[in-house]
Amino acid sequence: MRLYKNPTSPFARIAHVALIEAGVDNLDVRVVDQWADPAELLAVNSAGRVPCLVLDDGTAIAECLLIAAYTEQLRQAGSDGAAGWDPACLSLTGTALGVCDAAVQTMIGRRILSGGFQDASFDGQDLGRKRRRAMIEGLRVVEAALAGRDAADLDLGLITAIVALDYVDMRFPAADWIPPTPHLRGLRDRFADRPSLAATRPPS
Ligand SMILES: N[C@@H](CCC(=O)N[C@@H](CS)C(=O)NCC(=O)O)C(=O)O
Repeated sequence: MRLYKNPTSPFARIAHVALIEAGVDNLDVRVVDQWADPAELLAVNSAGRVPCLVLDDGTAIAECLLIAAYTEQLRQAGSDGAAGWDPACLSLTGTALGVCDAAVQTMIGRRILSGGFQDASFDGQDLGRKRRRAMIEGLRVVEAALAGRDAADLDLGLITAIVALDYVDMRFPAADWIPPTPHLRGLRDRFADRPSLAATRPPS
């Protein structure tokens, strides 16, 4: 397994400590500068953030608590990872969380800069552009992961993906940069009447 990290990041440290505690040996630790957007990091995490854990089969899991959940299961299963979280579900969840976070941070950036949400000058700044790219690429990765999953269960990955799409649609209505996500939109429609999603849907 390979862990992308930066030594100052508390999130990356949580993931790294969890991996050590789980007894993962021969971990390939790659120190990267997440602010320089290295291609090898963007290739595994569309949000361009550390930490990101890449499993031996290439499945990439972002978000320290998802990595910690995965490693906890490794620890409990004596390293065969048999039970518990499906790595593909964790991977989808992490990518979709990256979309949520990039969208939320865009709104926070606007608010810091102008005191409100309407002035979008933040979006044109370096960090704003990185957040926009994270939303676009993250939605593309989510869409690719969901392609062919027509009979999907509403697992944590799909919940997070639907929540991310709803949030992007709410905050950036009809934005022309939002990539096409027919599978995700179809699954969102399919689960539209699910009480959990219906009761918590944001205002349109
Ligand atoms: N929610 C993420 C946060 C990860 C995060 O914000 N990492 C920082 C380093 S401390 C990063 O990569 N920042 C680059 C960026 O935000 O673009 C997690 O729990 O892993």
